[in-house]
Amino acid sequence: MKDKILITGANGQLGSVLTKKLQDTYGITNVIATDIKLNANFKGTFEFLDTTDYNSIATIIKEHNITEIYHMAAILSAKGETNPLHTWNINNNTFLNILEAARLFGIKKVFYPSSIAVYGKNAPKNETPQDFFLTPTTVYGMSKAAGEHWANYYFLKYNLDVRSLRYPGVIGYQTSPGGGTTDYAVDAYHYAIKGENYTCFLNETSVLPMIYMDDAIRATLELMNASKAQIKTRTSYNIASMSFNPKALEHAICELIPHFKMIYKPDFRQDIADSWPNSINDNEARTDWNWQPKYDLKAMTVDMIKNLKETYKPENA
Ligand code: AKB
Repeated sequence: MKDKILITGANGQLGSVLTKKLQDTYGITNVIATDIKLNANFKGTFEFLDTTDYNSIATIIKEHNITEIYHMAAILSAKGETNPLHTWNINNNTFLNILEAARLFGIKKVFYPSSIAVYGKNAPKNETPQDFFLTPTTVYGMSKAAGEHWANYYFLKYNLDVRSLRYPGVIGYQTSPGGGTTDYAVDAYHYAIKGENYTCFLNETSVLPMIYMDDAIRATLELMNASKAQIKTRTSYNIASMSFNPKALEHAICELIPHFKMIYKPDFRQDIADSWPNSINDNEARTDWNWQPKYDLKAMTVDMIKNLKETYKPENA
């Protein structure tokens, strides 16, 4: 039987790029993209799906003979703080619905995105080990930490093949993020291309782990395509790529757009950034399924600017 993939949150920052990659890999008719809102430019099979409703998930799984699920729907760190209980409901209860449906319908594999937000201030700032204990202070981090444990529980108890990555801040030209603390890095490129300065909501010295979209998507598919025997971590794998602060990003952009400037006006998101690691250790991913990032800050900046120049060309804007 052919793999039939269900992706939730398919219109999100990562979800939309991942949907396209899954369509290219498995065939456009084998990917069922779902979200609570429609993207008018979407090509392929799309269904409205509110993942807080278990029965709607079950219906789609049955109708489309789904074999794998990527559960990308979530509320990110900064937006999550504006309504903590709602964030918990969206991030956790939807994942429990997915896990339960996956178990009952014999789904072969489930992907669950976690985040560097699972760590708290107690964790070592640099090269944070994967298995360091988790004391997140945002509701988003708390929900992702709990989700990781649920993933592990369903694996241990029901042998459900759930796999997960802790993404650093994801930076890409294809889509805009919404509601994250690492979003400044994506926004800065857009302002630079438009010839405008950017007011950054973090201070210039805030180092955070980041990853280019291409690497993030490749890591996701490499994890999902690894053999079951290779997957030794059933909570979530750290994946590291690059770490930088806003000042370093400003310098990297200035190499290509010399007049660009960032102004620093930290807001409530500074506290969130201060609670996260500067860099994380990803030895387990490198050892178990040969993870290797390809992009550093310079290579990412070259690619971002090349692609965003296309996006902002008058005929494409
Ligand atoms: C956020 O900033 O909330 C996300 C993340 C690091 O998970 N990009």
